[in-house]
Amino acid sequence: MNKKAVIFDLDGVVVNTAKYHYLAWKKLAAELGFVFDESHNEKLKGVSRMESLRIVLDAGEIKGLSDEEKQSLADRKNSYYLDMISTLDESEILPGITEFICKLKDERYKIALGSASKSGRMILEKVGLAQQFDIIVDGNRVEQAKPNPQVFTVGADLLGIPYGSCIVIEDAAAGVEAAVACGMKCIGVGSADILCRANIVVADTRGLLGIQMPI
Ligand code: B16
Ligand code: MG
Repeated sequence: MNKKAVIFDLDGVVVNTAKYHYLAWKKLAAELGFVFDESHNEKLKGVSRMESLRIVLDAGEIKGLSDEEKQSLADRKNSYYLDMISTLDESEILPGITEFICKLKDERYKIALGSASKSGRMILEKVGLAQQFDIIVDGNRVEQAKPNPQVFTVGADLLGIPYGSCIVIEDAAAGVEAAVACGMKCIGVGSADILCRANIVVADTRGLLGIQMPI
């Protein structure tokens, strides 16, 4: 049988760390003197830490910072985020994900992580899922952020599986774009309007258990 893989995004698919990213950015924004609300939050999903900072600074109309100042703000946000996720455990795994991974393993899919987050491996370890993954590609292993497909192609290359035999599970428009760009199939989790380029869209992670896999 030909090898095939399912590549999971992390934030919004395996665990709901998006709320902690949001709260950490909101805290930073408050210190900078503006309110960062949920209307901007969708844009942060799946994009890198520095691109997220650019979006947040844009929302606050803050301009003219040096690279050092930007790095220091990104580091500050990350320290808030790490504090917030310090007590993360298996109760934060999104509904149906543990069962879905078991089902995929029974069906002989390889399991990979393809996350923009530099904390990706640490989060999988905290929630007790790291051992289930054949390969973990997180923000420490890639230079190009989604919608560039590098975070998915590196995993497929390491597994030796052609891109056309990989299915990406994503909650962010940037991640769906990345999957489509490298010829992988994509299952979106969330709004069909936002994730319209995915092959299949389910409203939430529970829905993954009922779908017919595209390969
Ligand atoms: P970090 P994913 C992404 O995770 C988040 O959705 C995004 O909001 C965050 O900015 C990015 O990781 C980088 O995270 O600051 O921890 O390196 O959806 O690709 O799993
Ligand atoms: Mg995500």
